[in-house]
Amino acid sequence: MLSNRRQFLYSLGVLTTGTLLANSLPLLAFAQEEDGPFQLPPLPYDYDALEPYIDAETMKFHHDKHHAAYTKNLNAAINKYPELKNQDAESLLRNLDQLPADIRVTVQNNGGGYVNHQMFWEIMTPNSSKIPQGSIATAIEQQFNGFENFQTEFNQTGLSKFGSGWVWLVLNSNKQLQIISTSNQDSPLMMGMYPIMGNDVWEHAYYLKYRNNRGEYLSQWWNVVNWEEVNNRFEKAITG
Ligand code: MN3
Repeated sequence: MLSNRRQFLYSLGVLTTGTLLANSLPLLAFAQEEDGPFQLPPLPYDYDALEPYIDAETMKFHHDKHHAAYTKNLNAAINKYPELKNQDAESLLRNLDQLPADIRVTVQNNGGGYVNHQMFWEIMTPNSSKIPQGSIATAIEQQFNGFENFQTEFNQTGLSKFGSGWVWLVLNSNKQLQIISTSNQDSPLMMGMYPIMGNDVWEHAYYLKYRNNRGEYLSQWWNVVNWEEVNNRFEKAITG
């Protein structure tokens, strides 16, 4: 809550210092749209930080419009049931069948969109090591018989996803790494799996730069993967 409050103050211009100022700027436009328990997290880098692999205009629309809309719609659904306000978004997704029927699909789509994109910004970086680091490196090597084989299977799964969705590396219920895809904004959390990393294969994630060439987008995306954060998620999932 402290950080949310700080972000809010930054967005008002009450607090203005160095690097945090840049991150606060996107909040200016839609702070008033976020009336509810969930906050749109600021991008952890500038819009153009992932150039040339992901262009600034795509990042701006993806974060400021798409992710903002999922946040707003999730808040609108949860605001109808104040008793749900203390649940985090991940818990809502893990227990969709316990939600009131009239908001279940809204939370599935918009809660999924909220959580998926929060992960997505965090597992990318302008300073990618380009190859896995830490214990996830060893686990990928063992499970997929090498990093290149893993990338090939991940890309093919993303390419063959028909329509909008995501391709994921998950930790499944047997605590094994597995590549899956989901439709729309469905999260692996809904299936009892933990999302270690995922790539967004909705057209809004790549169409401005790559047009209809999803395969090229999938190939170039590896240049911006934040393996340190992916490894953090893996270690959390293994021990959690
Ligand atoms: Mn998206």
